[in-house]
Amino acid sequence: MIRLKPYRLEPSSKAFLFNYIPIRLIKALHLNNINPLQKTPKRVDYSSVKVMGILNVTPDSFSDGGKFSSLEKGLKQVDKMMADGVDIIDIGGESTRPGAEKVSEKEELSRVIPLLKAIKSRFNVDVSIDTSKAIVMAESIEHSADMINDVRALQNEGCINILAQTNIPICLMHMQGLPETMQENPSYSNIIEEINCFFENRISACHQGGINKERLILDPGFGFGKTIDQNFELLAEYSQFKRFGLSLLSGTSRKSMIGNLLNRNIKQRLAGSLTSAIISIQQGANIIRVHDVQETVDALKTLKAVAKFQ
Ligand code: 9MG
Repeated sequence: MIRLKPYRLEPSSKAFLFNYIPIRLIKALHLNNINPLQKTPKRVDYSSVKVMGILNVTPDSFSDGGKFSSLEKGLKQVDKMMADGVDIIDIGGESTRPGAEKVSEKEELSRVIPLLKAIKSRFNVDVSIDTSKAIVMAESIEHSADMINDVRALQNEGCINILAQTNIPICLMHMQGLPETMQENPSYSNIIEEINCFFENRISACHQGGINKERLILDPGFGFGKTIDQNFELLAEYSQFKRFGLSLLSGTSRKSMIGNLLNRNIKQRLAGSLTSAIISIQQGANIIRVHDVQETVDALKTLKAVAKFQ
């Protein structure tokens, strides 16, 4: 075992570490991404992790095939998600799947608002509205939406202005390109740095427009202008999005990154969805956006049971 010559140094300094810990061990710790200066490994606060259930109200919804396009079916699905332990319901009236067609403001409003009103009058649950349109944001907030989830990160005209007049949380998601073309040839020189640079710009635009940084939730946007490998790199490096000290959202549920990796159709992606959810939770995700609420809640409970002894 090689020990370097000891010097009198503060026990907390890096030099102290390198003088007293065998080089072999330092290498092993670094390989495992463990900071040996930390007395105990950094704990994940599982109690603050929220499960967001997906409720798409689009006729071509990518994984429910439009099953829940009517009000009645939507409410039934909410009832089930509530029984399964959901924390937030995310209603989306515009499909953002690759190549999806655009939807008019009128059409999106007619899909989202009646369902939002019905949920709010029947259930005690937080509702997020997945939209990029200022008018849909404004109408939703008027009808008691608790959060806005924008895959275009408030880049559309009027969005920042509308949200600056409220105090609800907002999710800013990263996407390269637009849903119509985003999967054609995604390309980055350093995907993590480019996404963090995007977050920095959007946080600054929000701040200048009167939205406090504390209201923002960041999301690297799995599947939005990323190849399969790029998606898995994001998952591996997910903790790097903690740089801004903000909450993070992770949405990998049933996505093509899982389907293509495992060669599984939309109904066979549960194992991949849960594994990726757990990986992002362990790296600091605060909200997990999923189709399979019951299974995700169970996975989270299991993580919490283990964490009690760590
Ligand atoms: C609407 N939508 C579809 N996928 C998503 C994801 O990964 N994150 C967020 N925030 N919204 C999404």
